[in-house]
Amino acid sequence: MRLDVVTIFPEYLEPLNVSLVGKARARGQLDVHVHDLRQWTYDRHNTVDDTPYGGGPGMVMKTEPWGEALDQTLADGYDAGAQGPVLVVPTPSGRPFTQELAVELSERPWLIFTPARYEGIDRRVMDEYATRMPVYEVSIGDYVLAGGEAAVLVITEAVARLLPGVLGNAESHRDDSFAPGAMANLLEGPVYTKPPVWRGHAIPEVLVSGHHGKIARWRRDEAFRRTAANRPDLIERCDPAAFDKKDRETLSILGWAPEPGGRFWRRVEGVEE
Ligand code: 6GU
Repeated sequence: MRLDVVTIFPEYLEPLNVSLVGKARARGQLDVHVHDLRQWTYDRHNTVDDTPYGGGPGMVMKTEPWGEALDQTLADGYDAGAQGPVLVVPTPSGRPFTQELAVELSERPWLIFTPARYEGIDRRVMDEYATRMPVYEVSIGDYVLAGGEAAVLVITEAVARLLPGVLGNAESHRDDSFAPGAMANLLEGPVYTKPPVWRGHAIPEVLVSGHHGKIARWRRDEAFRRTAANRPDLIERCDPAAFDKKDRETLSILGWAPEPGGRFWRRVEGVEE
């Protein structure tokens, strides 16, 4: 997979040399190119922003540097044999970045990221490139960052670990909390390793019982417990057909009940933890 990142802070992308993404690069599984947007400015101050039409606070990133940067990036990529580019525009107004979108992006051969600072990029840049390639405007969560560079790191790490051969074990992401079909989309429960007792905290007995059925059941119950506490929306979204008898018991203990006549589960009001 080829990745291009155009940014006014190329040094912000240094973490792409480290850990899983760095190793994928070193192995030739990821071909990463980081570009300084200011290369495509021609005034003394290397200006990339200007005041917004219609007034309002902040500054807007100008069309011309982005246009030249993307034209050059596309030309260089095609010259190097890359194909099928998509533009990924990090913005708090984008669609939510999910594991499903990470899987979709991991299936593309070439991602071009345009992290912005200030109040964002002049709309016409996205409109222009949308005539040539898919454009994904993506948000990584309901909070506001000062710029899109951190989002590029997040998206790249989520995508890179899905590429064939990047994680050691092909089954490693089958159980990811948000993998399609994982535990009916429950969060993963707690994990433990040696020693068996640490500062008076023992590991759960069942994990050393050698009883695989009981261990699987315990893990699923813990997954329900954690999901109910941290992400009740995921349980409400579940198809109850995915729940067996013991799941229903566990949910009932956790204060959930089937909606009268409905297929959805809701937290019962007024039940103490
Ligand atoms: Cl992708 N960019 C910025 N600036 N803020 C964000 C974001 C992206 N996702 C959530 N907040």
